[in-house]
Amino acid sequence: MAYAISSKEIKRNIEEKLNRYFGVSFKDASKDQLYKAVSMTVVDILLEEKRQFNIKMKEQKLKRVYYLCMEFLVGRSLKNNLYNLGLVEDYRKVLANYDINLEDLYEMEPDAGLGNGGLGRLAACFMDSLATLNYPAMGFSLRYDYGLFKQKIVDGWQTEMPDIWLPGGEVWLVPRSDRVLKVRFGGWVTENFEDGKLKVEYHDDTVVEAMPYDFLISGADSSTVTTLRLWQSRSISTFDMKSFSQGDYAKAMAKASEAEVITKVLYPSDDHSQGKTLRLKQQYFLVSASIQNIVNDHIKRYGDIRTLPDKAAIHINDTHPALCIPELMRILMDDHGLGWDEAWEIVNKTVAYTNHTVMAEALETWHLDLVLRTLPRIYQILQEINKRFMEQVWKKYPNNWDKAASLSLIMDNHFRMANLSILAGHSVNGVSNLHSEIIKKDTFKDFYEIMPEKFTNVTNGITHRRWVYQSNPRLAALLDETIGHDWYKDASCLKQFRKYENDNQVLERLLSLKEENKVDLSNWLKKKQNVDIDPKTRFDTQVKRLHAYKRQLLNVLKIIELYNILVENPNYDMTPQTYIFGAKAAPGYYHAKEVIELINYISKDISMHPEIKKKLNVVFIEDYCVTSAEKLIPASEISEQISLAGKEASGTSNMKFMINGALTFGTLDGANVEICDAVGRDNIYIFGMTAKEVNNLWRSGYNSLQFYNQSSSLMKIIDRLKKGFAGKNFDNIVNYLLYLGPVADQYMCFADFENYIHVYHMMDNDYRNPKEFARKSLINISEAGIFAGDRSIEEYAKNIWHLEKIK
Ligand code: 26Q
Repeated sequence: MAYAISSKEIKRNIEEKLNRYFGVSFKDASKDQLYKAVSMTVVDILLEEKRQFNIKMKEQKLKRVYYLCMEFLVGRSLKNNLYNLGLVEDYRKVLANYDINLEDLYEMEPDAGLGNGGLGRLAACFMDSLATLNYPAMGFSLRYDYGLFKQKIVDGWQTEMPDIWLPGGEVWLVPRSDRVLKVRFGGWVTENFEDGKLKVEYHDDTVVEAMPYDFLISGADSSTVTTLRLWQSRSISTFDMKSFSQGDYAKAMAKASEAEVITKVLYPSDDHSQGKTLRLKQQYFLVSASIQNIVNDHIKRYGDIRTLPDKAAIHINDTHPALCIPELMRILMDDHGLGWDEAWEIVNKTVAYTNHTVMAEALETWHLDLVLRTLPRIYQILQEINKRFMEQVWKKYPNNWDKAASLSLIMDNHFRMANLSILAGHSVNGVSNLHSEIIKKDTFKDFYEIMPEKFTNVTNGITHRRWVYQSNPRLAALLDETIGHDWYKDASCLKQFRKYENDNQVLERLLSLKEENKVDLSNWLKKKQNVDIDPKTRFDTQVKRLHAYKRQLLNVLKIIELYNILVENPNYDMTPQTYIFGAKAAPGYYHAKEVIELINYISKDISMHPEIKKKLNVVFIEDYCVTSAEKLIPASEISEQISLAGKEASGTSNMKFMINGALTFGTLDGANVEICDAVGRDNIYIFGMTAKEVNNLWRSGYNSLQFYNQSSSLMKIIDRLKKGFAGKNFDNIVNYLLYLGPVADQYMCFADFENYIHVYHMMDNDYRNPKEFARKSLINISEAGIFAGDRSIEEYAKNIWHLEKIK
């Protein structure tokens, strides 16, 4: 059901914004002014819906989930909101009267890139589902001035530029100066008992103001609007007048800068926790402001803090917001006078945690000294939590130092945030079946042994409305024509599409719409990067953060193998194919940057050899982001999901590709396993070791040379890397693969190489029969319904948060 508004009103609203904010009329307005004015009218609609929603919430007094996450990778909002409000055509018509193309205005919007990758995009997809399904929810994060860096490739090398999203992005933020809060850092604390009550006093601490900005998120055809509240850090004493008068201008500004830097920029690394003070401050700033906000609202609505667990579920997305545990303890005890046990029970019933990684270097820890210096009261509480827990552990496992060491919240003078989150919350979930099993049996097996009831799985999901309906309108139209429109709100209806698996007409349509999407992508890439790709070639895509475990390098090895074959035999009968890469590397991750360089140099080399390029092309998409994903995924035919089994917690692009009809070429890792179960082995290309085989091989000792010495292909590939591409050799990568340098290839590319090539040839063979391939593609689309974010959210709501829908 569309939001009720007439064309006349839409027109008047836009005119009013243009006039008020820019002093121009429709005719004189620039595209940028139009984008902003149009967006402001949409925000007004959302505010009105929000007002109605608040009235309902007040009447119904329902439990609400608060989703805490350091990242929300929202992307663009204008198009999304117009779709969700059902107003695309109305706005299009109004603008067309002035010869303004709505699509052009979409392009004026910068991405809100407030996230690194999967975890941040998952949070954004979940907000869409929460609003669409009418669950009471609120998200909390930070209003970074700069989101994830912009990637520029200079002579093949990644360089990072600041992501300046706020001019243009700020139209979506509603400032809430009425809800400002204070967050304390540093100093020292004293504890005194006055009249038998604990009184905690702070000394020499620094107080920073948390200013909220609300990002309103519409649901599809629902009147629920979910608020994503983003905190900005501000100094209280903005200006040191005394220093200024004495001419020390830098000092006059110093305090203010120290506070403001907290939300200046998103940390661009998603591979390991580096223990930086500023990151700790960011995390505490988020949780302190958010928990105060939650508690204040609860007291205002219900008067009694003891009922918090009945009305609030606090979800921590990975351990990044885990400090909300000691922070809630602090507020319950110090501000509301509760005793330890009572406070602990409330925390336990309220908090739930999702784990997104099993890789040791990515599990967060914080040095005790750093926590003590930065957050002295939180430090005390964390020590007390651990002390009490260790007493229990010791009782259960007397003199068992191994158990104590593996369960303790403290290890090598560091707090372990995952241990804290598992212990304190009532639920721990992984993000795919395989990942959740690994957590129980391996990563956290000692916790699973003593508290098995906490462990569960919720496989990730994506908002199919954004990732198909909005970004692939041709496929959406075909689905509407064949199975009707119900799939839009209920993705399980996609199963009905399977009826058409032998319908030649539908298969033809699928093939032709894919081809049109490929043409669109080629044109877009030409315009954006001045790169030519041939839409008549097969589009084989790997887009994700660059990380060794995701094995972009394995894909590259395959490409070099094909290159070598073509050099040896230029007449080799090869399906013309284009390999598309998009990936950002953490700025300090040198090896990942070398892989990006290698891809770019192979691409350059191929451009110098037109005969090869006709059959084998490679492109690197600069600055991969949500908006480019929306163009790439609908045009792709093969989706590369080739991480070393056991390492990728879930993957979510695998789901986006699948639902857009691309076939997965992948290992049995993360959600690939469930994709495989859903479509059947004939409709997916699975290769490589299982997670179990990976463990066995690693334990028995992986020797890359063993694989190398038995494979003439690998030898030629290594020779080629030494010889180089476009005049540049890649000795570091050779050393990495062969374990001749300081770092071994822990992700064992060579071990899976032979099978990768074998399965590649099977896939290539199938591709030569377009009908058969289209049928497989149709089956993938039909079976993708279970990977809708709506399904994930229903599971969280029922099994973890215990929510009811708003009526
Ligand atoms: C930690 C400490 C300090 C600075 C940064 C970080 C940090 C930031 C982001 C650590 C990790 C991340 C992001 C992780 C991530 O995106 N994980 C992915 O989550 C997806 C959603 O569940 C999964 O599908 C992917 O498998 C997983 O890799």
